[in-house]
Formats: sequence, structure tokens, C-alpha cells
Amino acid sequence: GTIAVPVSPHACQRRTTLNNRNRLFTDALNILAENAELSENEGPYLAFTRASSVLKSLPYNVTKMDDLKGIPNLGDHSRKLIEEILEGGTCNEVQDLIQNVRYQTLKKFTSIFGVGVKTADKWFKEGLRTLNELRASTIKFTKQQEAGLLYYEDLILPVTKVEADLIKQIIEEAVHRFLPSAIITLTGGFRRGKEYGHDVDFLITHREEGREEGLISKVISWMTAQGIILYDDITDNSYHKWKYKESETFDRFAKCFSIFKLQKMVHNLEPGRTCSHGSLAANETRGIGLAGHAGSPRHLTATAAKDKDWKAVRVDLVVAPFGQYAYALLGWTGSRLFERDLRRYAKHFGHMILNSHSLFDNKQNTFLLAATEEEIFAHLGLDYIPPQERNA
Ligand code: 8DG
Ligand code: MN
Ligand code: MN
Repeated sequence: GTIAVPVSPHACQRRTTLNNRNRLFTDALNILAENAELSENEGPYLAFTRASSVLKSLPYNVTKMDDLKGIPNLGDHSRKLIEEILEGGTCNEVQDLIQNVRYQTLKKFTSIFGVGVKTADKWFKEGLRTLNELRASTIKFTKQQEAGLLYYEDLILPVTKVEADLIKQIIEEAVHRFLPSAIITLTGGFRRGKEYGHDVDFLITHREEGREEGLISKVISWMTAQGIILYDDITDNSYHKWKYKESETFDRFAKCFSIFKLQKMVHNLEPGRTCSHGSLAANETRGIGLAGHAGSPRHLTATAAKDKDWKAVRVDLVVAPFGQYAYALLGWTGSRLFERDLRRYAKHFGHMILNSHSLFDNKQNTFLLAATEEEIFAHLGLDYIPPQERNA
């Protein structure tokens, strides 16, 4: 017979590739997780996210409840959902949710760059339901939200690996102008092997620590002058103000949340045909085209034109000093649950504090240096998990 290898309850102790054999269940669980997140129910959000994640890591298709024997992170609610899907192919709670107006509206609003759950909920409670209602309203948007609405139709399109590699070349050219031997690494989902992403994440460093200081504003200024940047929000490095013992989700690196204007390489779409995507929100504004400007006083519809030769793409740039590079790389590669469980594991099992800058050992009262991700896993007493297996 086969010897069952126990499945760890920690995502950072599992190997999760992109080959998800249980999509039917994980899609349903992700919808429940998303709904909990949109209702700011942190407990259920984590429970459904963990349940989904553990199923993603299984090397077999679940075909009967017996297949779930000994699998951690599956509560009663999640098990019931799996059972219902095994019996009838769908889950009533999920079917109801995807028809639910609040769920649909909050999902649409939070898909706008710069809009979080609290803001989306506020707009929903004010009776707003569509993007055009937002655009026509008297709401005072942040600069980020204005850009989010302006480039909405492009930003909800998946970014391809080909586009990510093209953006990498553009950034390399810009960065090397100011710092010739700077190292630029593709992080986030693309480093985990994904073919599509919602944005493109980059980490930049230089072997001579200190040389990276001030780089980001020079690079963004130059690219802005080249007409490549549609939006940028630069944050300076504030690590010096940080109490190192905090394990915050957000780091203190110099960074830029931006929107690139990516020139389309080939015009391979027939005239009048748009890229296919199933989003309601996209359909809602489609057809406005340039004429849409008349009905939208604040011109928040720049990407509605079908025949434009560029695409707006979200890009995150992060600059790390070389001594923190391995920690930054680990922190920016994700997935989000993998990161969360790494920090939780460090705290509870290693009495250590992990963040994207460092690892602090409470017992030895010292920072543990690392030049590679492998060394960080070793400090934590974990088997090394390569990026392609961090899709938790
Ligand atoms: P996607 O873009 O394809 O949707 O997937 P992703 O690449 O895994 O997600 P992401 O939202 O781009 O986040 C990439 C990693 O960056 C993720 O593990 C969390 C990490 N990260 C930080 N700080 C911040 C931050 O301030 N904002 C965001 N969005 N992500 C951050 O370490
Ligand atoms: Mn990303
Ligand atoms: Mn990102």
C-alpha cells in the first residue's frame, strides 16, 4: 500500500504548484473567502482561504469525502461545501452569492485601483452601483482612484508574461542609465511561474549598498519624460524610522506604485474586436469610446477607445539595499498566504520575527543575516520551497 505523507497546516511547509487539481472546490471556496473579505470578516476570510489553499496543494483530485481524511484546515463549513459540490456539482451558497448585488458591486468597486473595502462599502451604502454612477457623482476621488477609473478597462485585463518581460526591458534600460550594474528581478506571481498577473512586480538592488539610494525618483522622472508613465506614487525608504521588532504586512522600502503606458507591439486584433474578458464592469463602459467624454465631466474614461495603440499596466517597483535583498525577494514573491504563514511559522515555532527587511531571533536577541532565500528557509528550520511551489 501507499504511505500517506501528512499534509502540513502551514502553507510554507507545503509545495503548491500552479497545477491545481481541485479547482472546482477552490473556486467556490475563494468566492466565500472573497465575500468574507468584502464584509471585513477576517476569521472566515482566513478559514476559507486556508481551506482553498490546502486543496490546491493536494497531488490528487478529490472525488469523495474519504479523500479528505487527515487533511488540515478544513472546517465544517468548508467540508459541507465540498460535499455539496461532490454530490451536485455546485454549491447553493456560492450560487446565491454570485447573484448578490452587494457582492457584485463591492467586487466591482474594489477592482478599481486605489479602492479598498471600506470605500467600496461606503459607496454601496450611498446607493452607487456602477462605474458610470461613480464617474458622474460628486465624490472626491484620490489621485490613485482617478487613475483607477481613467484606466479601468485596461487595468482589469490580465497582464501577460510577454508584457511583463517587455516591461522588464524598459525598466532595465531606464535603471541602467543611472546605475549600470543594478540588478532588476521580476517578483510577485510571475516569479512563481504564472502566465498572467494583475500587475507586474519588480525588485531592484545594487551590490554596493547605498548606490540604490535616490534611484527610484530619477528612474520615474526619466520614464515620465519618455511618456511611459501614466501614474506614479513614490514612497521614500523609511526603514530608519522603524522599530525592527514589528512584523508589519507593509514594508518600508523605497517604492513606486505606477501605471505604465505600454505600446502594443503587434496590431493582431481585427478592427472592432476587443480583447475578450467576461467582466460585467468592462461591458458596462464598453461602447462609450471617445464620445463617452461628453457624458463624463471628469474624463475618467481614457481606456474606453477600442483602437488605441497602447495598454495601461499596473507596475510595482521596489528598491532594497543589498543586505536586505534576500528578505525583500522572499517578501515580494508571495503568494500572500505563503508570506503570512512564513511569518506565523517564524513567530510560533522559531520565536523569530520575519518581515521583508530582516529576520530577528528573539532567543539570541540578534538579526540573522541572509544572502539568499535558501538561507532564510534554513534559519527558520524549513525545507526550501522554490518560487514555483509557493502558489499557496
Ligand atoms: P497578481 O499580481 O498576479 O495578482 O499576484 P501577486 O503578484 O502574487 O500579487 P501582488 O498583489 O502583486 O503581491 C505580490 C507580493 O508583494 C505579495 O506577496 C505581497 C507583497 N507585498 C509587499 N508589500 C506590498 C504592498 O505594499 N502592496 C502589495 N500589493 N503587495 C505587497 O510585500
Ligand atoms: Mn503581482
Ligand atoms: Mn503588486
